[in-house]
Amino acid sequence: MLRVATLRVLVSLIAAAAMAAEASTAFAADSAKPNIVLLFADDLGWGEIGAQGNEEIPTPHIDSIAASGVKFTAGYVTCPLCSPSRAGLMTGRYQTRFGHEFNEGGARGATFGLPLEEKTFADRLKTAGYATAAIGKWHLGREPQFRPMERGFDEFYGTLANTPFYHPQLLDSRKSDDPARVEDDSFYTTDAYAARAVEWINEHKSEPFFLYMPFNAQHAPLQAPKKYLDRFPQLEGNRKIFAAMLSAMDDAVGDVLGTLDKNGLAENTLVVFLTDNGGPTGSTTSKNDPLRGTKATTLEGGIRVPFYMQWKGHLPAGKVYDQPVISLDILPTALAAAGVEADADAKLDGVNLLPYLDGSKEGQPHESLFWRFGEQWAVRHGDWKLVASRPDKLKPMLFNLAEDISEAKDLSGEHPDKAEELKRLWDEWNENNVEAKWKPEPGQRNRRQRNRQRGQRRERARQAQEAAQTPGQ
Ligand SMILES: [Ca+2]
Repeated sequence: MLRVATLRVLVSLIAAAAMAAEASTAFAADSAKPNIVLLFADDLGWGEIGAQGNEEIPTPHIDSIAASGVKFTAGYVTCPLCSPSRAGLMTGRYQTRFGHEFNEGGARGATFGLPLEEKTFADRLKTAGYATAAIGKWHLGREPQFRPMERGFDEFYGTLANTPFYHPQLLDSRKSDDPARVEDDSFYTTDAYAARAVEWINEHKSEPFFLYMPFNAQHAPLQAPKKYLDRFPQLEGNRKIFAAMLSAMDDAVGDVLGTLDKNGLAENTLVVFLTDNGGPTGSTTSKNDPLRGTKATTLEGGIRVPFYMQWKGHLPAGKVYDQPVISLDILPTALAAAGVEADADAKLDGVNLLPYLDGSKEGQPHESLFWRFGEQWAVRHGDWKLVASRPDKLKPMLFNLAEDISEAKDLSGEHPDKAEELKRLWDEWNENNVEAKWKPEPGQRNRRQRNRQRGQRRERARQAQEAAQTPGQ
């Protein structure tokens, strides 16, 4: 670890020198640089937020982002799975451009991780003088060279991969370069992440900052403290735990927004909320209604997500924006808000959304959006979508999403020319993709599913035992 630590000191020194060189010109503009807060849920279904129409689980704080800013009704992520979706978000580039097409699968050791030649969101904002922190689930590589502290973040507090909510292998970069198991029984990831985020914002309130907060909620295993479970006496089983987890995440979002308000930063902070992929309804109950498909499919239920953005005093409040946008757009939007120009060879696939949202630019940010996830793929062009997805045996199907958001009626027979046009667009886009750097092992999916189910059974038994033993916690 010593070598990594030494390297980090060197990198910090170089970055500090570069920033000092820029400071004479940039200092005057610093006060105008808004903070960026990126709240990223995990496996949260399209239909589970109050602002999406859910009346079963109150989410007043997440809803407030939509109410104080913009709600995107056609907001997408770049992949229906955790790690590739993060790779797109963190780089502003389709992850298939650089081979980050799958989760780690069979990749071991140094093979798996966001390719080092890619610059991250944090790299770019750090160079612009921002304080940077990642708090939550990383899932872009475990090996030292792939960890957040080497990818532009001053500080990391969270887990390197998927995690239980209790007793996680936590990495707190204030204490160590390596993760260690949390022994404290009362530690719950979502609450702990909220506490660290509040602390970190308070420490950095006088300088521009970038807070990236990738929650492990609502990913399995389903686990929640009694105080949140007690909010849902009318619910049972997995649904009750799911609701409690979401309520905890909403409280955490409320803590972050409240800290911005308390410090008078609300009008100087761009806040974005979205999730990394759609709900895996079968395993966690996370619903995507009325969308069809789930996590791990290129149907709308896998890739179209709740997506909100607020920047009080700069973006209109309560705006509903219907043109298709994608997680790739968040980085260019944040850079534009910060007055930072990406370098000429950045090859970002995203678009700065600000002029579309404040009304200064007409039209749509993207003519087409594309997905490639192994054998599954999709293209959206205007209201049309051509998709080949696993549950439909990879048969290309054509849908008009303006009339059929549930992808119920395949129009490829009626409109073969449209299907061909979209396939041509996808083929052109795909020419600039590369082969996946690692691939899932055959049979791994079934094994994972079995492990997950076993874990859920064990967790339910533990929860039941805990609830019986600790009344009135
Ligand atoms: Ca996920």
